[in-house]
Amino acid sequence: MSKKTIRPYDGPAGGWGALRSVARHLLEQQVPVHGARTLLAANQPDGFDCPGCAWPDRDHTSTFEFCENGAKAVAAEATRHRATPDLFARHTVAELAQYSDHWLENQGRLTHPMRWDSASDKYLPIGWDEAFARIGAQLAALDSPDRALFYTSGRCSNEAAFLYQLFVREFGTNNFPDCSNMCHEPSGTAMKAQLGVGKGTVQLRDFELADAIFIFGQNPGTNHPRMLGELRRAAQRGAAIVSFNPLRERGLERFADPQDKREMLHNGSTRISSDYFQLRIGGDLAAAKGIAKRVLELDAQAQRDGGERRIDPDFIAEHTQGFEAFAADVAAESWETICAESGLSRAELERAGDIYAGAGSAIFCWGMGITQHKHSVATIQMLCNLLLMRGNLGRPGAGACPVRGHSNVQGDRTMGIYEKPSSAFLDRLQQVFGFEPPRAPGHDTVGAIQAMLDGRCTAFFGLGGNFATATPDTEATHRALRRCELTVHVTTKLNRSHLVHGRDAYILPCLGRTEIDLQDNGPQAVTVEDSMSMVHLSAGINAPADPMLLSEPAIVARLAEATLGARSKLPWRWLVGDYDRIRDLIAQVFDEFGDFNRRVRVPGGFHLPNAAAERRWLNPEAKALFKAHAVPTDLPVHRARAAQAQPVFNLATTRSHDQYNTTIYGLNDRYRGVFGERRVVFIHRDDIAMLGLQAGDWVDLESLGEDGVQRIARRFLLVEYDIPRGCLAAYYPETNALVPLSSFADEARTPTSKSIPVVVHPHRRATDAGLQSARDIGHVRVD
Ligand SMILES: Nc1nc2c(c(=O)[nH]1)N[C@H]1C(S)=C(S)[C@@H](COP(=O)(O)OP(=O)(O)OC[C@H]3O[C@@H](n4cnc5c(=O)[nH]c(N)nc54)[C@H](O)[C@@H]3O)O[C@H]1N2
Ligand SMILES: Nc1nc2c(c(=O)[nH]1)N[C@H]1C(S)=C(S)[C@@H](COP(=O)(O)OP(=O)(O)OC[C@H]3O[C@@H](n4cnc5c(=O)[nH]c(N)nc54)[C@H](O)[C@@H]3O)O[C@H]1N2
Ligand SMILES: [Mo]
Repeated sequence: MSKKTIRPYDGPAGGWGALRSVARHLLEQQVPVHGARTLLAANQPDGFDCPGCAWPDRDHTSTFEFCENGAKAVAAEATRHRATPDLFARHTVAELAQYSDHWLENQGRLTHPMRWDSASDKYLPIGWDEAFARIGAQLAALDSPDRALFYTSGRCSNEAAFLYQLFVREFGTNNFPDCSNMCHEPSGTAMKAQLGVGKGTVQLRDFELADAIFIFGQNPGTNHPRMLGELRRAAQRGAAIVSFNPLRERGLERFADPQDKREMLHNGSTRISSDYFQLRIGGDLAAAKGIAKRVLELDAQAQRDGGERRIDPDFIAEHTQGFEAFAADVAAESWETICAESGLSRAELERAGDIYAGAGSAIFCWGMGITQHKHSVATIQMLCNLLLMRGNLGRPGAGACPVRGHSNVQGDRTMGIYEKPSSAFLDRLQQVFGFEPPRAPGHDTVGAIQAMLDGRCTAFFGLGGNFATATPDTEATHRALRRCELTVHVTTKLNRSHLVHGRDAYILPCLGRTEIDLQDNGPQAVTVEDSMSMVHLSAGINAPADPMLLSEPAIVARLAEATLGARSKLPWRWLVGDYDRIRDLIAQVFDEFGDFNRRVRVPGGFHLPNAAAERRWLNPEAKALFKAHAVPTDLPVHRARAAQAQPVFNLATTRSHDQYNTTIYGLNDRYRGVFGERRVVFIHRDDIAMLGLQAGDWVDLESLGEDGVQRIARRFLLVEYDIPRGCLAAYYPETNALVPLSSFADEARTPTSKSIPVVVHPHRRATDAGLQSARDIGHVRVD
């Protein structure tokens, strides 16, 4: 393990550091010699889809694209380490729970289905048949199917997701909490109402044509490293790249492409952002409104001078509704409020407005820095208002680009993993499969936790992911899971969700995407949909981590058989004998998947149609809508500041460079200069002084929820950082305990993980009870 050091990093993103880091991770995971071959097969036509992020492949039919964090994701799956029944024989669950998330995952790939034994507090091996029979019987015995929750994480394939939603709906519930509820839910909610389509409208080629690319609340150098290649090319041809981020993120500043020999050998790098606006956490709606205000002012000026218009009146007239009300609302918003809430000066916002008004075509990208706030839906609609003003939708080089997280999170939603399915979709299921699907909306992630807490739901089934750790309000979530009668996790590696379990608990180990999936008709490929709606095949090339492992579709099929029995007319096992059969069913349910099996075999796959990108508006108004939104001035953080005498900070929880969500690869965050430690909090130098503290001091963070519950996360190292005053950043999931369950986005119900009002105390050792509870939620490192 690396030594703890804080040392500012002044190199570019990428470069030799990225290559070194990959080499180290391959070594640590003892990826077999053919590891290099495994890496070369990522995102290749006959290889597997990278299990990292959802950024599309530049050219799925050709060359290898190097990606440091993609390589880490592959290494984590292709690891030689194994978490066999021996591991569980050596430790009780209570003992395992003492270890950190990093340690748990590092035990390696799970090899055997396990069932918790209450007498010994140990997981013991169980045969597949018995596991399915027991789980199926318990589900079937529930007094209502709505007592069960079926979680999905976004790594699961289209085929697995489709079968899963089919099984669960035939079983009788829409209880589909998923990781999207914590992620890009607000993007879907905002865009669907405004543009009629809940997905991004751009394709990769638009990045080659855009005059300006605006990036809000995203850290591509870490979370979508291949996006840097696109940004680098855009920067090199002179496009403006405009970043809005409270933190200075190295990947948004400079990048050395490890595949560019010249850049590497000369230690060169390319500047990414032409302009970098360090706004305040949660200040994006205000900033976007400032840009809109400037564009409208420039347009008024142009009209007076007879110059070129700065908005697109033809597009607005033909395609939109609500422009006048929107323009009036923007004109009425004062610069004073806009500047105070965004934390940017009028000159900065005018500069951003000038770039936007002067760009022939523009793309707006956004990530979690936008979606995880109370006002995230309104903020996204404000970004889309900006696009609409200048007709930047449905033409080359322009559009909306919510940058998704998990590699198939978008596909899972397309396949019907959604707690609020449309009646048209349910009608179709009924027509094709002949059963009556449930019509009542189900629970989302926050609703699922609440329902377990108050006993309405008693069974939790997770297809991938790490629910106990990824969700907000760690203590409440753990209490919720522990109340369950049954918890089941389909998973590749050991994680905390398996240790925070119900009265009867199972771990079902599955194949990963890098592995050969052998079924009756031979090796199978699955399909995935990336962030830009490209659907393509993915086939593993490695031998399974253990012969015992089943594929996710096979697990779902066998669970369906065991639960539904003769009630279901579907030939579940036959379906998974050849995934073409599943794809034929998908084609029957979704028109845009017509002729699926043939089209997906065309190298590179196919693109799903996007009506908004064709300027067809599928919302009830049949127009793109301008949505007026006031700059919020009464958020929880405003209220906390008004109520407290001591300084209140706004805390954003983000990812380090060495993690994939709750999977911790290592303890370094190279670009932010943090090594060997994850319990850090980034803070402005003057704020450290104001608190009477010093960089390197240990502090406790107490969040100021509005529900009267005290939430404290202890022992964080103060790290001086280039971040606006009053703002803090720390890593997820160590800080999830601070996010109140009741604090979520309006309309979309996404936990507000990027705006938690907190106060900072000098670190105090917790009482024994406090320490124990910190251990329970993985907050104390003992490795
Ligand atoms: N290697 C790696 N890749 C990943 C993941 C991973 O964990 N590791 N996770 C995957 C998943 S599921 C997702 S959703 C994506 C997440 O990818 P990102 O969206 O990049 O997620 P985060 O790191 O949480 O935060 C992004 C940025 O938001 C900024 N930010 C915080 N608050 C605000 C704000 O109020 N306004 C603005 N403008 N910016 C703000 C932070 O400084 C940070 O730079 O990445 C995916 N890819
Ligand atoms: N505070 C805070 N909380 C957040 C966020 C934040 O920014 N801040 N981000 C949110 C976001 S954007 C998301 S998407 C969620 C993520 O929530 P999840 O998707 O639930 O979490 P992950 O950490 O991605 O899941 C990792 C686990 O997935 C399992 N796994 C890996 N590969 C496979 C596979 O191929 N099959 C199966 N069955 N299992 C597999 C492994 O066991 C691993 O432990 O967290 C959210 N929570
Ligand atoms: Mo995500």
